[in-house]
Amino acid sequence: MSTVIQQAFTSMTSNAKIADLKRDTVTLSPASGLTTDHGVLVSDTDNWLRASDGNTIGPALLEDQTAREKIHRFDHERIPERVVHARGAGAHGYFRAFENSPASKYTYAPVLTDSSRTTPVFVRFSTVQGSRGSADTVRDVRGFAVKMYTDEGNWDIVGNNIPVFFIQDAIKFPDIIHAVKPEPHNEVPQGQSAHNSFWDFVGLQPETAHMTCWVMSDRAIPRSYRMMQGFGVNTYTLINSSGERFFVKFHWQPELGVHSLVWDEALKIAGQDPDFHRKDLEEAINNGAPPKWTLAIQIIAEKDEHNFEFDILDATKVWPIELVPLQEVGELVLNKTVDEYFSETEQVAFRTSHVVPRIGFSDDPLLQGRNFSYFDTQITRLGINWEQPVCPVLNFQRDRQHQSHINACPVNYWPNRKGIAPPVPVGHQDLPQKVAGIKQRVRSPKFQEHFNQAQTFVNSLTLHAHERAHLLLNNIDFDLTKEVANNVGGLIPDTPARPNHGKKAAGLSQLDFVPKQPTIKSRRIAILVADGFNSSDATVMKTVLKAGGAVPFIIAPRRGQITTSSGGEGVFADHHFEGQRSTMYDALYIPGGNELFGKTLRQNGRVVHWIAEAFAHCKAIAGIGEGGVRVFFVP
Ligand code: HDE
Repeated sequence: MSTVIQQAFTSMTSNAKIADLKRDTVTLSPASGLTTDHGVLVSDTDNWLRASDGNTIGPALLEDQTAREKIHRFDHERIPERVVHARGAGAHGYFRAFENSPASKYTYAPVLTDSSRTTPVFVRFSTVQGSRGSADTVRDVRGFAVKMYTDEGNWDIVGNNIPVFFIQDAIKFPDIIHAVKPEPHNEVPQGQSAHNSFWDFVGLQPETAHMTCWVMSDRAIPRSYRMMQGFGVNTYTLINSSGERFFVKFHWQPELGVHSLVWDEALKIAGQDPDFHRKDLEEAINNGAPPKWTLAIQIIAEKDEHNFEFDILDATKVWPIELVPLQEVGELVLNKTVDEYFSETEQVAFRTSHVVPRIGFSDDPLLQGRNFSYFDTQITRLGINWEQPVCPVLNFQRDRQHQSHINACPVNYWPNRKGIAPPVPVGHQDLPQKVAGIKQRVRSPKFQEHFNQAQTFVNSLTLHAHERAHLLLNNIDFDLTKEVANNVGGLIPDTPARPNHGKKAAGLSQLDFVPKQPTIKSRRIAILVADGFNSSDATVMKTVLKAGGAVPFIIAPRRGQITTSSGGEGVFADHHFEGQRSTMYDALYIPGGNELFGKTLRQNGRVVHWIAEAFAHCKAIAGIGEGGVRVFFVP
């Protein structure tokens, strides 16, 4: 990068959190010598100290502090992976409220209302089931965890790309996760959510019906993290300056619309490029196409809590947008990739209990359990002393390992005669609420209804998704049940377990979320060339694609210089045919060329397969003259 571009890029992507991280970022000059952890220069990192008389070489000596340190640091490099959402990718960015954000009616949390503020953000996307080394494109829910470094403290919206959850009560979380994770006897399958123990569990636990339909739909195989919605799922609360409380749900709407892979692509990419989504995020940001989302809220006034046929605190239900419209309050932009995966993306930790003043919790039993679980699991994974808000932190929590802050303060208790750190009335607090009841393990009556919204979801899909739990399915849709039972060789029922109410709703099909303006921005386009290609056909197309914000790649029978039909130097191929697959691209273009060019392509099995496969995956394919696709298949 030129210095000017580098400077422009740095100023564009800098924010209070990046500046904070910069203080801890070590950039070594390549010439500085290797040192031990205690800072002593190392003269040899390749040969362990040995006892040798010049002819024979004896044992390795324990004395070699450099060698021992190198090995012992390596031996302890790993930390436990997350018990769920182990595989992820993250990026930095910012959030800004829109001018006249409608949120100001419901809260006076400045992060949502003050459009002059830029709040630094870190987002981590993840899969749920697989371990850290699993593939990106597996059928699974995707995590969408957002950390906002607000001036009032860190606020985390720890969400998913699906608006509902499998279970209603946090006490069932270990069961659903054990059922979906690899099976205990053989640790199979990796990264896949649809397998025997999963079907066993969801078949027996009807509250999972709604989310299971979502997971078996295209939502579970997104084209990109950048093309997914995000949902806070749980019901939170907001408090406004008149002391009124509102229930709220958070939604992230992607600028690029919601798009998915087709199942065949997802399967193939899992082997061909297991890091597909991780690389896609990095590539888009580095190519100047920072992904963007609009934050929208749904609001229900406290007095209306019981006016719905479902319980608004039930995380297995959506709030239909016809009943509770989306209100757009601000924009999230991710514009900086991480400098070190482990330090930033692996060590970041989110908690639903991280809220800031004027944003609070509800009695949603899933949320209440989550508020306990995140900190608890992070003690195992990270220990403590790692939270790093950009606003000042002042309290009397002390000690334990890895304390890097020096608290130059003579007291560590409250009250103290020096008046240090008194609790302040403007600090975080909820409105007073009456809480009374009989201690018992119960769920509200509306929590007992599990199929209405699952039916609406299935009815609202344009295409039937495949492979659903037919046990449950017969409570949702009879025709679909028969189709699935037939395909998987199961029992075909004679009658529906309950009639389909036939209702559809907006905002459930992902086709409801196409970009406001059709765009090829950040799409990967393969341009297939070989010696003898027509240079202007290729370069004109490449220029036009780049101007539209797409990312074109030249692919050829070898990586290197490819000559043109007029014998000119032509282009430098980014990739070799064999190193790539059509699945890794959104569209395909073949320029014209001379006879040699046409022959090279037609006789190359990989190229013929590329075109057939891209066609089968419904991708845009264009060709000119010898590159005309017809030439490949019509004798
Ligand atoms: Fe989580 N979840 N979860 N979850 N979750 C974790 O916390 C948990 C739930 C979600 O990128 C864990 O730090 C319980 C819903 C994301 O670091 C753990 C329940 C939603 C991430 C945990 C739920 C999520 C996690 C594991 C049921 C969507 C990854 C590691 C009551 C709204 C965050 C960690 C990251 C991670 C518990 C349900 C999203 C074990 C008990 C619903 C995106 O604490």
